[in-house]
Amino acid sequence: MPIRDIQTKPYLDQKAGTAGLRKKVAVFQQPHYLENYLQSIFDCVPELKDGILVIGGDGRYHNRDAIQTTAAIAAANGIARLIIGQGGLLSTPAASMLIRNRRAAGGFLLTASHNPAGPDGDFGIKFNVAGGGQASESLTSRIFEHSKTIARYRRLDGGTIDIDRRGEQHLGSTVVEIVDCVEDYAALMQQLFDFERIRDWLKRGARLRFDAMHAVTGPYARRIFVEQLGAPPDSVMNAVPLEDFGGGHPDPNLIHAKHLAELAHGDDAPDLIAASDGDGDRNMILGRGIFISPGDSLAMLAANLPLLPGYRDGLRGIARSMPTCRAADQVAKALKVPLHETPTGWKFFCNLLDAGQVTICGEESFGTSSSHTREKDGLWAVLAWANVLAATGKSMQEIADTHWTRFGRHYFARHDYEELAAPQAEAVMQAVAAELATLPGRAFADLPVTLADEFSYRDPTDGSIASGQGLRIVCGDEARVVLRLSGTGTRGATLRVYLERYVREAASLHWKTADAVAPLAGAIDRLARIAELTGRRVPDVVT
Ligand code: VG1
Ligand code: CO
Repeated sequence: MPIRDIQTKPYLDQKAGTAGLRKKVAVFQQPHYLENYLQSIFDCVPELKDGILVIGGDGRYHNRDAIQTTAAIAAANGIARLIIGQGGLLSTPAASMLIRNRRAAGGFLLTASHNPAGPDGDFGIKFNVAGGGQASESLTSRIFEHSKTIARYRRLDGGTIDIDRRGEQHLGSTVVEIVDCVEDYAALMQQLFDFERIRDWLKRGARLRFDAMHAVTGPYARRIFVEQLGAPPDSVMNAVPLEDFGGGHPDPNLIHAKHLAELAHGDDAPDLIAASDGDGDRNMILGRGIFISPGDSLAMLAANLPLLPGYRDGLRGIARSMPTCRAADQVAKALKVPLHETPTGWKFFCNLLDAGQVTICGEESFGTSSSHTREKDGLWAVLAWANVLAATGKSMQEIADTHWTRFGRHYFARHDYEELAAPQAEAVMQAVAAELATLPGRAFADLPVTLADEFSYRDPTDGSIASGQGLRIVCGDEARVVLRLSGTGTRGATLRVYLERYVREAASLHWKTADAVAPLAGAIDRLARIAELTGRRVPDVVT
């Protein structure tokens, strides 16, 4: 099969955001668009040549075509072996884990995560490096700069691969291996968790309900929960991955998975209710009568982790993204382990994990994971909770109550203003930035401000600096408000306002979250002039 050099013109918009390059499907379908981006990566990362590459996606529209293109470009660029999930499927955490297990030089994850799919929806591609983590900020910028000058790409002509047939095939001189997308991942989960105990717990009548939202986790959940742990088949809902995710929005939160909150508060609620997103890296956790916020989930799992077989030796450290509530900080303090605060985006955890400084990490955006992979991992979190419930014999509510009584409770809400005109979103950020220096010492929602700044992060392992990572207004341990602009949207700008309030008294542990953070929401509305500058009186999404 001939390798051809094809002339091309650069696109100027191939800048990856918080989690890869994410655009409308129509953008990815432009001539040479995906090809240019892939070639930019091969040109910038010569280590890929002669190496192993993992490819998989979340099953959304355009996935199968994009896999053929990716394979043809990879083969032309001298990749020795491609490992591809059967049917083109690999969850993000499973792909990251395969890169690690198979000592691959990198991987392409074809996903736009929880963004809607279908011909009018979004598509995306993430490049992960050896070790399984997302490409660093500096590598991502180099790739972007290169993509602006690219003049040719290489492609293997003529061959296609059968992505549904397991086993080895050839594409030119590249070996293509189609693998079961679940097998290695499920084997790792069995090492980390006490499957025997979870099986017993289910046998004794505990009930689980998992919603795969017609996205990538369906096959994983069926194999693990139903076949391996013996849960009844109806424990897994919407288990068949569909190209348009069934028209739904696989973003597991109280808005897009409201039916699960209703189930949790209904008469016949299961013990553990959970969901994951399009590419399987997010998780939402609920129990009978209770929703566990992601920041709480991180803290509660951290506190209970040594109960689980894979973590018997205890924790080396905990990491959370800056906007994530500080519940985990209290656990780190009690366990006397370091707490790392990183910018938003999983890539910042990877160096800490590689350096062995962190065992568990999480983000407020429904992401939790551990040192077993280099991405957030939705099913990992669900299994971890199942194992904690099985090992303690307690209900979710009992675990939460015990936790809050010991550590205090962090109420947390995120207000998103979506599809703003970029200048409006910038104006809000500037309005706050202009006031930052005057805030310390002044009252904010009746609390004294102790710190107000723009967050920047120095990576302790490689010294790299990430600046401009969000504005924060801190009132001691009591409260905090953070503002930042999203880096994953594909339309306009999204302003995110994060509200956190910390209480310790027994009488304050069971408030409604919206009530607990209302004074902070009012104060930041006034300071940032959100209504005046954007014309929006209320946020589009509250999670
Ligand atoms: C959002 C979340 C961030 C998460 C990222 C990718 O980014 O806030 O915490 O890491 O999505 O998640 P942003 O820049 O829009 O706030 V996923 O599930 O797309 O891989
Ligand atoms: Co995701």
